[in-house]
Amino acid sequence: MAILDDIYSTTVKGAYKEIEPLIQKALGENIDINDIINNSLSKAMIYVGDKFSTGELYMPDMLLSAKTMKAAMEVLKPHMKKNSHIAEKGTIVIGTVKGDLHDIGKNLVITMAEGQGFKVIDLGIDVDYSKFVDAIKENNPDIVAFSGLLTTTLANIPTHIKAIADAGLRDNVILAVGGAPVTRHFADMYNIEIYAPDASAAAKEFVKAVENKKK
Ligand code: B1M
Repeated sequence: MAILDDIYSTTVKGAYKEIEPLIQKALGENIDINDIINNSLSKAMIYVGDKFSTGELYMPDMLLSAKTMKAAMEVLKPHMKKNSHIAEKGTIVIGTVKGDLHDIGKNLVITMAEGQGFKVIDLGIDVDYSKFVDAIKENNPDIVAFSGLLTTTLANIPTHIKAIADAGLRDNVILAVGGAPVTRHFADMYNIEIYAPDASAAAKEFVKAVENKKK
C-alpha cells in the first residue's frame, strides 16, 4: 500500500515533521493501526538499526527515526485508547532495565496494555533496582514487566529480580519480560513467568496471567 511505504520511508529518513499528515492519511483510509505500526513504523526502525550495525547510519539517524516513530505514536495513541466497556483488569508496573535508554517498545506495550483495561505505572528508562521495589510496595501490582533492548543490559535483569526477592516481594507479583534480544529461553532461565515477543502478544499474556491468578 502506497501510504504504508510513505510512512516507512519517512521514518527511515527521520523526517519527523512530515509524519503526522501521513498517519492521518492512513487513518483516513481506514488502514488497520496494527498494520501501520508493524508493517511501516517498526519495520523502519529495524532497517535503521541494521544500517547502524553495518556503519551505514549513525546515532543521530537512529535518534531522528525514533523521534519520527514517537511523533507517529502520538497521533495513533488516541485511536488505541481504552474501550470504556472493558473492566479494570489489574495493575502493571513497567520499566526499561537499568542501563538501557530505549523506550519506544515499552511505550507501545503500555498503550496496548491500557487498551486491555490495565492500570499501568511507567517507571521510565534506565530504572534503578530500588525503583521497581518501591513501586511494588506502593502499588501492589499484579505484574512487573521489564523491557530490554541491549544484550549487555539484559544481564541486569537477574539483579532486578534479586532486589525484588530480597525485599520479600517475588511471590506477590507475576514477572514479564520482552524486547528485541529477549527469548523464551532467557525468560525461563530466570523463572520469569511471561515472555512476549511484541506489544500485542504482551497485552494478551497479561490478560491470561491475571485471569489464571484469579482461578
Ligand atoms: Co539503539 N540499539 N542503541 N538506540 N536502537 C538497538 C536496540 C540495536 C539492535 C541497533 C543495532 O545495532 N542493530 C543495538 C543493540 C544491539 C544489542 O545489544 N543486541 C543498539 C545499540 C547498540 C545502541 C547503543 C549502544 C548505540 C551506541 O551508543 N553505540 C545506544 C545505547 C544507549 C542505551 O540504551 N544505554 C543506543 C541508543 C539508541 C537511541 C537513543 C539512538 C535510540 C532509542 C530512542 C528511544 O527509544 N527513545 C535507539 C534506537 C531507536 C534503536 C533501534 C534502531 C530501534 C528500537 C526501537 O525503538 N524499535 C534498535 C534497532 C532494533 O531494535 N532492531 C536499536 C521499535 C520498537 C517498536 O520495537 O523496541 O523492539 P522494540 O519493541 C518491540 C518488542 O521488542 C516488544 O514489543 C515492542 C513492540 O512490538 N517489547 C516488549 C519491547 N519491550 C517489551 C516489554 C515486554 C514485552 C514486549 O514486557 C513484557
